[in-house]
Amino acid sequence: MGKILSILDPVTRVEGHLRLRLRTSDSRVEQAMVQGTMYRGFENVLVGKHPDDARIICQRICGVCPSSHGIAAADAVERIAGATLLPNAHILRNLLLGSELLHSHILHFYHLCLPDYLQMPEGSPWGPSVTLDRRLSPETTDLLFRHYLEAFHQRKKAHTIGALVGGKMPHCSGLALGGMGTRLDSQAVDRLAGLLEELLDFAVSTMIPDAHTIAEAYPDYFLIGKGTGNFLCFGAFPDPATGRDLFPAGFRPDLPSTGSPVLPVLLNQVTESARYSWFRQEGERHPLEGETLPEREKAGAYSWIKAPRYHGRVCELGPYARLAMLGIVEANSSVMGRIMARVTETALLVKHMKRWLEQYQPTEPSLEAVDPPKSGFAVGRTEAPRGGLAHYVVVREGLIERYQIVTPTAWNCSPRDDGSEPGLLEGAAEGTRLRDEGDPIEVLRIVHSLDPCMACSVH
Ligand code: NFE
Ligand code: MG
Repeated sequence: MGKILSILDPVTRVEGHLRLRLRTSDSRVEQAMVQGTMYRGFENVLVGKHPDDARIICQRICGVCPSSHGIAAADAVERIAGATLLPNAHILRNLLLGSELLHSHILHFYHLCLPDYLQMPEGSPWGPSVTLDRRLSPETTDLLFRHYLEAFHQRKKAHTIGALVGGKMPHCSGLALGGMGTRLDSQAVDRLAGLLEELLDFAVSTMIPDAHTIAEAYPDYFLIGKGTGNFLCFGAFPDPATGRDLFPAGFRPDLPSTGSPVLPVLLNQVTESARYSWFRQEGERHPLEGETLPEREKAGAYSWIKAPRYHGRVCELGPYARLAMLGIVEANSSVMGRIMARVTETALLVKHMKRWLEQYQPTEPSLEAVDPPKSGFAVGRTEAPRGGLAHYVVVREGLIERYQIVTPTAWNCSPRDDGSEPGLLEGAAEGTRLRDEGDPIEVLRIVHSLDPCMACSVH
C-alpha cells in the first residue's frame, strides 16, 4: 500500500490551534508532525515591563491555567527578591492552584476526552460523533452521558473555589508579590469545605469509576501511545509548615526500568531547540539566554512551539509524571495510563486541599509585601494541570529584561529538536497501528490523552 498524508486541522477538543500531519503506510503511522499554528508573543510583551506586572500579564496566557502562570510569575520575582511566604499564603496558593487542576481535570476527562469513546447525541453541539471503535453498551453510554452533563456543575464548583480564594476566576486578582491579597472569613471557609466535600465525592464515586469503565472496555490502550519513559516534574503544593512539595520536583528517566530513581531536577539544565520552529535561533539555548524572534518563512520549520529538552532528553510532563515521582506509577505511560493518572490525581488532590483548608488561620495574615527587585534573575516554577511550568526571568534596572516561558504542552507537543528527535506526542503517535488510515481515531485518542493546551504552548 502506498503512503498517505493526512492533515487534521484543527484537531478539536483541545485548547488552542493544533494541526497534525500524519504520513501513514501499511496501516501504521510512519511520521507524525505536531504543529502549533498560532503566534502570540507574550515573552516579548513582557520585556520592559515592571516585574510586578508579570503575575497579571502572564495569567492572560490561558483561560484554563491562568493561576499556574500567575503563580510561576510571582514565584520568579519573589525568588529574585529573596522573599519567603507565610503559611496562610502557601495555603491560599495551594487552594487556588488546586482548584485549577480540579477544574481542568474534570473538563478534560468528561468534555475533551470522553467523546473519543462515547456515542454522543446527534446534532449540535455534540455531533458528528466518533463512529469508529465504539465499544460501550447503550446503558453505559446513557450513564456516562448523564455524568458528562453533571460534570459541568462540578467544574463550576472548582471555579467557585478559585474565585473565593483568588478574588475572581479566571485571571484572579488576589495573587500578590509576597503572598495573597485575599483573606477567607469563616463563612468562606465553610463554603469551601462544602465544595471540596462535594468534589471529593464526585471524584471518588463518579469520575474514577467512569475512568475504570473506559479502561475495562479499552484495555489495549494501555499499550498504545507510549511516551519515552522519561518523566519530569518541577514540584508544587508546598506543605504550609514544612515547605515540602506534595508533588516533588524530580527527573525519572527510563521507566519502567527496575529501580529507576527519582533524580533531582535542575531547571538550569533545560534547553530549548528551535531548528523546526518558526524562530530565528542558532543551536540550543538555555531559557535564561533565550530569545523570541519570530520568522514565519523559515525553511524546514513547522511549528510555533519550541522544543524543550532535559539533558537532551524528550520528557513527558503532567499527572502521569507527578504520580511517577510519588512511585504511584512505575510503568511507561500510555493513553489509558494518562487518563487513569489524571482521575487518580483529582481525588488525591481534593483530599489534600481539605487538609490545607483545615490549617488556614483566619486571624493570621496571608501577605507580607515584597519590594519588587531592581536586578537579578530566577526561575519561577509550579505544576500546572498539564505538568511542570517554568518562567525564566531576568530583571535589570527595575524592569524585565528577558522573560522566557516553558510550558508543559511545549514539552509534550514539541516539534523535532536539533537532533531531529521527534517530540513526545510525535513519538507516541509514530508506529501506531490504525484500523482505518482515513479515520485515525487511535491518534486522536493519543493526542487527547496528553490534554494539549496549544494556547499555552505557543504563548
Ligand atoms: Ni493553557 Fe497550561 C496547563 C500551562 S499547558 S493550560 O496546564 O502552562 O502548557
Ligand atoms: Mg517560551
